[in-house]
Amino acid sequence: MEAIEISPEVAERIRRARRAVFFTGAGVSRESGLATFRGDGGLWESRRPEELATPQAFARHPDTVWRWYAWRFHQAAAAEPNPAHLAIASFEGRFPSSLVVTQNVDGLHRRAGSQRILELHGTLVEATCHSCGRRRPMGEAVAQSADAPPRCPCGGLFRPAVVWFGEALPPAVLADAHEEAQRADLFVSIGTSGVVYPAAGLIEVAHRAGALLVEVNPEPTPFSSLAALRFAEPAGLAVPRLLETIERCRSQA
Ligand code: BV8
Ligand code: ZN
Repeated sequence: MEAIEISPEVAERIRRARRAVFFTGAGVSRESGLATFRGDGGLWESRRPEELATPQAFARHPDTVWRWYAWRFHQAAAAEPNPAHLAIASFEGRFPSSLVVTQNVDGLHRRAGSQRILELHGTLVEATCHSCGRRRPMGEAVAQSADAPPRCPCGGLFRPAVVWFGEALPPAVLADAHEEAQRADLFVSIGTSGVVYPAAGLIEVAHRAGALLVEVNPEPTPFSSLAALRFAEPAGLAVPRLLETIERCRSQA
């Protein structure tokens, strides 16, 4: 892998870094074969998020919403972590403090071996009762009923345990993510268009608190101008190279 050109001051900041946060969006799972939301071939290309990823949509046509998430569940279950997920997971054991803060619900970071993960938008791997909050594995719920949301013993409908538009992010998870963004000295934003809040606001929080911001995204985002280092490449290629560079900077006395 050819070395990446970085300035002496960036190399020095990387060498001294102790707390890394990997902030990821749908782009990190693109090379695992999962569609992103926006951009070519995105999930929102032929559908509108309001039609599928909101409580109103679920109330209006629960079967359509359920079937769409059952399809996404099978897609995610059939996908494999890619070199970006794997590099981030391997880094966790080698760096003083490293954390994944993901907007993704596909469960691939965990399957890649990452242990320290904050899932801001919940998870597709579990279903939860829309009325009482009871949880069960999504695979079991989909196996029980593929075309319509199964009923909970309380009478409510099961739904994917994700955060829909207009729903609050889990308060404790968001508070932890906010604190970690403030304490990070290395904040790596990977595969996110940076348009969904409050998640995207974490990039600004980290930058304002003084973190070195690195962005991995083939396309520019609203945060590209804040990045000290930008890889305009697919994550599967760029993330292993970035982590090699970080290791190299840290090994220099
Ligand atoms: C809330 C889970 C309040 C479900 C998701 C106006 C202004 C500001 C905010 C708002 C507003 N109007 C409404 C809001 C609020 C809204 C919001 O931000 N809307 C946006 C669209 C304007 N936010 C909310 O509603 C949030 N809740 O605010 O609640 C509240 C408070 C208290 C009490 C009650 C309510 C909830 C947001 C969470 C919604 N749920 N997902 C599901 O997955 O189905 S969001 C959805 O978008 C996904 O989670 C996804 O992760 C997230 C962000 O998308 P990205 O991950 O960035 O994916 P995207 O496709 O956009 O981009 C992919 C990127 O990858 C691209 O840049 C591409 O270039 C790049 N890429 C492609 N290939 C590769 C690659 N990169 C690297 N390698 C590659 N190979
Ligand atoms: Zn229930």
